[in-house]
Amino acid sequence: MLSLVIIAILLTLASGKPCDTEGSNSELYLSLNKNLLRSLETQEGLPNPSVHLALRLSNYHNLAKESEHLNRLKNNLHNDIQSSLSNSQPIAGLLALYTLALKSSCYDLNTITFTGSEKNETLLTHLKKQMEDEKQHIAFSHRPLTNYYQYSLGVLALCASGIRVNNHVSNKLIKAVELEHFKHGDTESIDTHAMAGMALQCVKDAGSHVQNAAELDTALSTIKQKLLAARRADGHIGNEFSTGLAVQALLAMGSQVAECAASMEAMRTDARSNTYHNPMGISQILPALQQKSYLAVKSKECLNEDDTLVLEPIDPVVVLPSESTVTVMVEVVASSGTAVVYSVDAPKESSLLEALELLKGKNVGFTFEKESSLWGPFLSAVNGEQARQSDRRYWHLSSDGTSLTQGVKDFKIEVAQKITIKNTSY
Ligand code: B12
Repeated sequence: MLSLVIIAILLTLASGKPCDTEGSNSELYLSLNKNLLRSLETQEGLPNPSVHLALRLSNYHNLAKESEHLNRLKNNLHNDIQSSLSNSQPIAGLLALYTLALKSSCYDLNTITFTGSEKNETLLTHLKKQMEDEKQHIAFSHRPLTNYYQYSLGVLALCASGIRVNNHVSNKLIKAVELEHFKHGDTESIDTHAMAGMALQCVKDAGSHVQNAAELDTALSTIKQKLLAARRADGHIGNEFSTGLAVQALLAMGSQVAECAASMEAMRTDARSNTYHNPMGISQILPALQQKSYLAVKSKECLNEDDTLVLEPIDPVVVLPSESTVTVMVEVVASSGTAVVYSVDAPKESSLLEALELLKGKNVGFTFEKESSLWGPFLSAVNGEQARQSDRRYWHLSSDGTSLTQGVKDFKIEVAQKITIKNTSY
């Protein structure tokens, strides 16, 4: 009898543990979910397949808004992908995210086609072809045309759609794990390890990778070790923005929810302090907080779904530019190594992008260009010099010597500092 009482007490305690999805945390998850839904209306540019995927994997839905967004993906994103394909651009990652988004809405993938060089071919055929091109490129130059994050997304999307992934394609990913090729700039990429973990776990579950089963298992355990070793004292795995994908991967690879409790708590603390204001950030953490991974797409049935998510109108908040300004030194280090330093006074709390725009307006010789991406504006050219993916170069951002963990639009200027923008190879 006593043991029954003890078990009952333990169960009650366990249901209140930090990994619990319901209860005290459900308010927070609902508000993240609503912010994601709201972003569909406010986001400029193309509809975001990663946001769609997270909305579809959530426990709560607004089916009308989700289906409206699905239509926008099938029109606007579809047209954008068609033009990239016509220009022979490597877009494995975007094709994969589009596939996962459609699959998460239980949409018949065989009805989605793009015009290739001669004929119409399905989305999955195009993705398979892009993965073959990526694989060839790895064979010749030891790196994908895009990056290993997108290569992993491609493997995951094919596998989650029930397509048998060519052994040679998955072997290249297994080899890259072994050779420690997953980098973000010059540091180890936790995001890429996480995405590769989900992709390879899907391949393992499909049971098709029989020839190199042992290598596949070794790669999976190496990834798991990397993710666990990247856990910080505050619970993050890598940084605030890789923790969601890392938790998703650990869950997909069979970790118990309790093992991720500290990381989940770290993300909840971040979410409460508004770290995830970029919809991309929310889209990668929400599935993890709801104890799911992108692998769930594979078995998604879209039956009897909740339809209770409603958006209350919110009073528009007018943010007036701060009266006080801070001095920002902007150092530009060109590929030749030449450095130029500028100075600009920017309103406190303005974004780095706003500060750079002010600096450009001063006509002191500083110019810049940006490209849009799912994460927002990516700095692509400074003072007339491009830093391109095709040349394996990018403009690296740092503040007083510390690498920024956000881009120009999200990073806020709070104190006087020196921003360094350096043309870097990777
Ligand atoms: C690969 C990668 C890079 C590569 C991209 C080129 C390549 N090899 O393909 C390189 C090394 C250049 C890079 C640079 C940076 N990155 Co990066 N990157 C990634 C990664 C691992 C995958 C992106 C991807 O391919 N997505 C799939 C495709 C389909 O989506 P996409 O939007 O079309 O992809 C493009 C953009 O994401 C863009 N991009 C890459 N990084 C960043 C960062 C920002 C802020 C923006 C706006 C765009 C952008 O490049 C992609 C390829 O063209 C993500 C991880 C993640 N969780 O998403 C981090 C990630 C997006 N990067 C991040 C950061 C912080 C940066 C830098 C700001 C680092 C720095 N201190 O300089 C710079 C960008 C500076 C600039 N010039 O504006 C953060 C963003 C977090 C946030 N809240 O904004 C992430 C989430 C990693 C992390 N966990 O910290 N990155």
